[in-house]
Amino acid sequence: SAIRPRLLILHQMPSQFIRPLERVFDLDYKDTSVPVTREQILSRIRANPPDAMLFPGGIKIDKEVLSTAGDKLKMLATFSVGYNHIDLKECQKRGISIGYTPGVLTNGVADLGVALLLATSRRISEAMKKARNGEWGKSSDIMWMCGKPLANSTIGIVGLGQIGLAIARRLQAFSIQQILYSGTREKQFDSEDDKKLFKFVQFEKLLNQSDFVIIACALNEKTENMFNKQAFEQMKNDAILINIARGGIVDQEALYDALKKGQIQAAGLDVTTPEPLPLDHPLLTLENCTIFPHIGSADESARHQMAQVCVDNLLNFFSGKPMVHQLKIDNL
Ligand code: 8YV
Repeated sequence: SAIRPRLLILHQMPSQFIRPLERVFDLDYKDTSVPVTREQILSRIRANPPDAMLFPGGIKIDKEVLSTAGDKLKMLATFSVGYNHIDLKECQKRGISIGYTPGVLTNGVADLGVALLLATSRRISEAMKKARNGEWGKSSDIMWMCGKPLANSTIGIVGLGQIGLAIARRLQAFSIQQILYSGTREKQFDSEDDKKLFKFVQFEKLLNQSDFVIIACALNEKTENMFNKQAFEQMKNDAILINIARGGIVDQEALYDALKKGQIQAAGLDVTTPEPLPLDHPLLTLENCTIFPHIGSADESARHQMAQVCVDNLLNFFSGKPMVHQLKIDNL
C-alpha cells in the first residue's frame, strides 16, 4: 500500500479529531496534557522527519525547526489565527504551505475580550478575593471599591479586524460614546450610525483620547512593543488597557511601571510574554492587573471548529484539494 505521509502532532487533540487523521497519516502523536518542550520537538523531528506538523500558537516554528525537518516537510497546520510564531520567509523559501483557523474563533475571542474588559474595569479578581477571605461584611471599603463605567466612554481599538470589530459590536450594548480605531486601513461603514460611532485615528490620538484601549492587532515587526513607556505616558491616567492579541505587543516592564505609578488605571491581559508568565513575575503581584491564561478562543464551539479546520486543512492538502483556510504568505 502507498506510504502514508507522516504527521507530527504537538498538542492534545480530542479523539474525534485524531480518528480521521489516523486513517490517512502515519501519526506521531502523544495523547498528553503535558506541554511538549522544544528539545522534545526537535528530537521527535530528527527521529521521524514529518511531512506535516499540527501545533498550537504557542509553539515557535522557526528556522531551526524547519531545517531540522528538512525537505520532507510540506505543510504546517497551526491551531490558531495568529501566525507570528511561524517563520513565514523560511516557509516561503522551502515551499511549505500553511493552514490556519481564522473566522471560527472570532465570536469566542470577542466574548472573552468583553469578559476581560469587564473583569478588569469592575475589579472582579479583587472582589472574588474579598468574598473568599472574609472581608465582605467586615470592611465598608467594599461599598466604595468602585470600578470604571463603560457608559458614555470612548473605546480605542488597535486593529479593527474581524475580532476587533466583533468586540466593538458587543460594546455598543454598553451605551459607549465613541469607538476610535487605528491600524493599517480605514474601514468603510454603510450606516450613518456606524459612520458617527467609528472614527479612524492615528495611534497617538487613540492613546490620549481613549478611556479603554483594546489591543486586537497581529504581532509583527511594526506592532512589537508598540505599547511602551512613551505610549503609556500618552494614555489617560484612568485609562484601562486590554490585550487579547499577543503579549509581544506590550513592553511588560513599562506596563508594570505605568500600573505601579498610576500612569494608567488598570490592565487586563489574556496574552503575555512568555506564556505561561513565570510565577514570580511582578505583574502577578498587582491588584490592578487582571491576567487570564490565554483562553481567548477557549469556548466549546470555537475550539472544536478550530480543530475541525485543522483536520480539514490537513486532509485537503494531502488529497490535492484546496485547504479550508490557507495562509497566503505572498500577500502578507
Ligand atoms: C490559540 C490564538 O488557541 O488563534 C490564535 O491566534 O491565540 C488562540 O486562539 C492559541 O494560539 C493556541 O493555539
